[in-house]
Amino acid sequence: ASTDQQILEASAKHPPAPNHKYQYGTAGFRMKADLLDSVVFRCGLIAALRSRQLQGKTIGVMITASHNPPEDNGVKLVDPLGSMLEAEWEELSTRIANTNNDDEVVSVYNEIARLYHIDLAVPAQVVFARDTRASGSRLASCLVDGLTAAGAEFIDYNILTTPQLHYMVRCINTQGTSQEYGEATEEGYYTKFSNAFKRAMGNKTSTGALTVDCANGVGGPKLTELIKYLPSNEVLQIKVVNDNVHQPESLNVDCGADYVKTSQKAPPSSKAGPGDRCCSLDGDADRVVYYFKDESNTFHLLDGDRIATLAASFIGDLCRQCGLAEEVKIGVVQTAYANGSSTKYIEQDLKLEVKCTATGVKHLHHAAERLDVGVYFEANGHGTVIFSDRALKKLAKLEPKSPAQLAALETLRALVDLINQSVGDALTDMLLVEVILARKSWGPLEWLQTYNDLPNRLVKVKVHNRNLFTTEDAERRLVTPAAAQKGIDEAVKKVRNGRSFARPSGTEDVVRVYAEAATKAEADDLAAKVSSIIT
Ligand code: 16G
Ligand code: ZN
Repeated sequence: ASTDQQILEASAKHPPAPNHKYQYGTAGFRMKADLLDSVVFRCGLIAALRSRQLQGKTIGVMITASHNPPEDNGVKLVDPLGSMLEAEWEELSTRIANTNNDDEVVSVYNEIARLYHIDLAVPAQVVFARDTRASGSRLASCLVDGLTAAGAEFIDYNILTTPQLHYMVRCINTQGTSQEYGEATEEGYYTKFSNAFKRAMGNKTSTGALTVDCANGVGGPKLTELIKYLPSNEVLQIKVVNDNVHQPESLNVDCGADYVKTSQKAPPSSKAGPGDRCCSLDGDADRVVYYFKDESNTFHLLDGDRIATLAASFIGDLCRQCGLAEEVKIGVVQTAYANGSSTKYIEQDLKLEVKCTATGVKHLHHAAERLDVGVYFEANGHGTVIFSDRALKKLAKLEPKSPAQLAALETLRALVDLINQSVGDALTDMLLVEVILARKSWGPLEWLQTYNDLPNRLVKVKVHNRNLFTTEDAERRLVTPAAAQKGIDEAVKKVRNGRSFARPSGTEDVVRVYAEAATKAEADDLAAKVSSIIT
């Protein structure tokens, strides 16, 4: 049968949910898993087209809903270098997802091919994986139907973390080039990052065990696997907790990075004592936050801002020790949610440039690509560090003039390999933090003491129509509704060290209000005031 006929027949097996409006959002399509069959099937068609448009480069498809509840799922596409799908293709995905009948699916498919001059005879290559959700294998078979109907060749990696899938995509597409990234297997992933970890640690060891809460998601089994490749317990001891993937209904429930960040407390199941270093991953292991409790049992969160400042300061020191401070410009990319104290610390103490972008990994990643060394993290723990070709060339060419320079250079080169360049990766970000703390002989308390966070408050506000809210200046200011921003400005002026903004969520039907101020009471008041202004 012709491809058109095959798509038509396969599409008939994956009807869309009636009257549902689908949208490729900040992190792909995400919703209750039982609404997703048609979307995932059609994403298979889109992935095949995108691959053909890029002359058969490999495209990735990840089936996950990250930190969402167990009954949700989602799908997102990965571009050839392991980055997020290009914005134009997000729109094409949205369009085909909202197509109402099978004939139209075929015609949109062919229309995209015409529009982008896509040669449908080019072999399409797609790889995919899923997290541990119960709905994952059903959705993977919907995807296979789409890929098969479109005549794509594919590899099913089964269960992987989101960053592992991004890694596979980048490895496959750089094979045999000067930018070769690694071997496109799970073993290749563990080998690459564990070797880089050993080099980066040098002869240092970390003090005390690290407890890792895996959100009862895919991070659990994958971390357990990674540990087999890492040095012995004397160098780094990792305790894996909340790694029960045999009860998918426990995913992200009372544990995981989102729980810890949002509720500002450790998972209730935590047995960590004072000073114990802990971290939590989210459901697909692309986010990580650290925390500990002090001698008086007070909880302290070390979030994405803290990881960014730690990494930027360490890499900055190494560049200086290598004599590269003038030549390699390090910058930090944040969002409006970054604590004001972290921004001030980076600018005034570390003397590095700070850029602010809209929320969502792709925005930060693009801004970081414009820097020699771009450190980017969202406060919620998404992020990584990327090195430009220019910076990599400098590092490759540099001839150290002293043993100290050589040592710094070797560490820096090891960090380049340790940090997942394709996307933020909780497992490798965690190893990065462990290297830096070990090298500085720091515990979580020393890390916390680099600066004091301003008290802050984040609230969700239910509004009649969140589309009426538009922003400017990296979501820090409201353009509409008219006059709202003026009200916010006045409220901010009334508290000490005040800062506040309201932005429409990209993932939920709410407006989020963030406020920070010199004291907790002032931050709470400010958040309440701003919430009332916008409702
Ligand atoms: C998505 C984004 C995350 C962002 C969040 C904001 C990716 C992979 N994920 O989960 O980075 O922080 O949306 O959600 O980009 P919000 O718009 O509802 O506040
Ligand atoms: Zn995630």
